[in-house]
Amino acid sequence: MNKEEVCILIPTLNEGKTISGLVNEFKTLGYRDILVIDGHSADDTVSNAQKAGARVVVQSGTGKGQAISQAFHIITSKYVVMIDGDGTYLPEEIEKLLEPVVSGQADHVIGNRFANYQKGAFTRLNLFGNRILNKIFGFAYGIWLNDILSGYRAFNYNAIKNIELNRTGFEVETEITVECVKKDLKIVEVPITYLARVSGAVTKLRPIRDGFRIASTIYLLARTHNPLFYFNLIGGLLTIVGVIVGIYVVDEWLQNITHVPLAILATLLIVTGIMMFIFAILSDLIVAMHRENMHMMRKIMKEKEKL
Ligand SMILES: Nc1nc2c(ncn2[C@@H]2O[C@H](COP(=O)(O)OP(=O)(O)OP(=O)(O)O)[C@@H](O)[C@H]2O)c(=O)[nH]1
Ligand SMILES: [Mg+2]
Repeated sequence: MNKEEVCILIPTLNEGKTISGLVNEFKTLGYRDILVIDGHSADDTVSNAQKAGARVVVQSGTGKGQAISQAFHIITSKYVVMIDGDGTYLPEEIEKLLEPVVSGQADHVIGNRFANYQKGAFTRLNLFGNRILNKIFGFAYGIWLNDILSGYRAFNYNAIKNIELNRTGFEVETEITVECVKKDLKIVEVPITYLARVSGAVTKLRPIRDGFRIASTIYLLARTHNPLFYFNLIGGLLTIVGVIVGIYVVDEWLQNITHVPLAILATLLIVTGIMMFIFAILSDLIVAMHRENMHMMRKIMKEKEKL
């Protein structure tokens, strides 16, 4: 692999303390194409990055997601390595991430932070939240990964041109992973080291709010990939609530107390729940057929490229 073919992509928002060191380390390792996409930092991130020799683009909107999406449109390199600008990942581990994409084993590589993390790198809440979100992802997409939210990742050109990003904030890592699953891109995880933030550098992540956003993104995006999961979950919830209300109504009725409105509510909940199960089966059929068509289309495109 030629290091000129690799673009290092660093999203930053107020990372003035760490950005120069990060850019310099990549330069020392021989990578010259370094793109910093900045989210209108109020500190000296932009000037520090420029002084260190990176190309800096200030994003047109806000949020890490919008920044990555904009960067994917600009980049034309054969390989891309994305890394957070907060100095929590090790530049010297870049080869581990690049190896599977360069060898053609993967279209997208995720650096798994749980393989080796420094004390204090994760708060207890973050550790717990990450574990739960990876499990929800597994249930929704049938692919069991360890670290879907990692900020150290590698891509080939095919991946960055096929991944379509619509979420603007910290849901971006989730959306990247979901897009790879949906577009049949091969994902490989490699173990990496995860360090604690340097003192004074503040996180932009709000664990509870962003955690819920990420969970809802995993769920909402599953509609067109795994409708059985999507609709059965709603159906299951409605049916359970309906049955609980129903049990109460019957119990009261046995004691000669009649609840007409509650009885209607219980029936409606159960009927709607059953309807959701039917939607699930129908949508699954549609998705399965769509997947077959897309599979065929990709095959034809590949054949066409060969000609
Ligand atoms: N361009 C851009 N970058 C952002 C934005 N928000 C965060 N970032 C950068 O994205 C990277 C990840 O953000 P962090 O705050 O470290 O979030 P995190 O790594 O998920 O969370 P921690 O575990 O707390 O570090 C950092 O380099 C941030 O500077 C944004 O709105 N725009
Ligand atoms: Mg971070």
